[in-house]
Amino acid sequence: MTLSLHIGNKNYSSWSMRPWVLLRQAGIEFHEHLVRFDSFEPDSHFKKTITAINPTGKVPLLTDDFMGGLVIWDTLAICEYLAEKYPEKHLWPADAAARARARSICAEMHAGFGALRQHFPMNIEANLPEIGQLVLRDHADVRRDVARIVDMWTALLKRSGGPMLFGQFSIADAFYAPLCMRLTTYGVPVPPDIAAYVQRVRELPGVAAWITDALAEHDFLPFEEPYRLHR
Ligand SMILES: N[C@@H](CCC(=O)N[C@@H](CS)C(=O)NCC(=O)O)C(=O)O
Repeated sequence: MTLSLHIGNKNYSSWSMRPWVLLRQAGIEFHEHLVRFDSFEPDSHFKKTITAINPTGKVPLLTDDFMGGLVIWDTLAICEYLAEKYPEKHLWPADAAARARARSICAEMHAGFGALRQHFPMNIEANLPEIGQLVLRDHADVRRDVARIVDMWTALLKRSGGPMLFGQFSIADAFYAPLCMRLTTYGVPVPPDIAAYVQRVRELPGVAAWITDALAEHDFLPFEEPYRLHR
């Protein structure tokens, strides 16, 4: 096997989830190396392990042994690389306009939604609808992020006819899968069409497998937990 993916805790690591789900859902074989988030301090096991391979010290990172040990350390770059390496998997939409839209929303996720990401950190096993209500009540920027996602998904599902954002599963759905986890954890109210899309994403075999692993971790990391004192 030539591809290896280093990831963090499945319950918490939203960036790790994206390429893992993409690989799994596309049926591409890879080695998984889960490096537990003991801490992000320079002397932590996590940082020492990851910086030995990737100077940014972050996950996910993909290595390809067939390419002389190539290391790719950014989620969008990993997804682009996989789309080029496996054209038969159609990881981006086939239509050029749809592909441009898919790239736009992935870039938007990659660079944006700061308020939502800050106040609704991914925590798959947690069930925090009361926190969700308070955050939505107090943070207009989070409400704006949620409204933008609802508008984006509504328009894309209408245009493609579903079941995924661009019809068939693509990198775009993998990119927004952690958002689906967050909407569930924090009980964010969304229109029925959006709730149905979230449910379809959760039921994708690649996403369901990630959720199962996340729930089996039983690992409580206080620095990833702004809202809970224990599990
Ligand atoms: N831009 C990077 C972001 C990766 C990232 O922030 N990963 C987090 C885990 S979800 C991480 O490794 N954090 C360690 C740190 O901040 O020191 C990407 O797209 O892959």
